[in-house]
Amino acid sequence: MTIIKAVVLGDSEVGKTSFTKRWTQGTFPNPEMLKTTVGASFDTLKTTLLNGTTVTLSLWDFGGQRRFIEALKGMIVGAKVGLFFFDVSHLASLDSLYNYWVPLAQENGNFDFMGGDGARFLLVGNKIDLLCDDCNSFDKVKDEMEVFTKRFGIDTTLVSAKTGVGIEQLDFKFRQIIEKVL
Ligand code: G3D
Ligand code: MG
Repeated sequence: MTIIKAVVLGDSEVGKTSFTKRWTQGTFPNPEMLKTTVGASFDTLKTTLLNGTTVTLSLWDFGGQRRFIEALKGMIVGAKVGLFFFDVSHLASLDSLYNYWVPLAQENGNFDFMGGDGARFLLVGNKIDLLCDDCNSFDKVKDEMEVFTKRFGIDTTLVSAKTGVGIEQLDFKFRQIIEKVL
């Protein structure tokens, strides 16, 4: 049985825990369950790759509070793949990826995003239920994501952990990523 460690990184409140529960359990968690992920929470997801191989993903959902992160840096060690998460209705959370989470992964996970390791990650814009289809903000988000892709070579996807929109596509893209790193 192959186990692959994956990290879910991004600011507090962007929806990492909601997404992780939706992805691994198929439901949007109730508010009680979400109340502050302290430290890290851990889930597993058994998945079959396109080539028929079955792998178990160990998914580390980091508490976004930076004051806990110091103690948790070591948990990034050994991760092979990951998700960078931001909230499309709050673009400061995308800035945080540039300023904080990408460097953190580079330093502690030994990833070289300029040297091709971007292919191990996915940039996830969450909460798309809060944007309208034909308003300007959607275009702005897509433009910003493209900039991120160009810089780090990281593919992007849009989801709503709340409605479930985009989860299937994310799942597909992530399985392709895993296949590449195996
Ligand atoms: P975190 O783990 O990144 O800290 P959480 O984020 O999963 O705890 O989610 C933070 C808040 O965002 C929660 O609301 C949650 O319900 C909400 N949320 C998560 N995903 C989505 C989404 O796709 N759309 C919308 N509209 N909201 C989402 P509360 O109110 O409990 O703080
Ligand atoms: Mg959380």
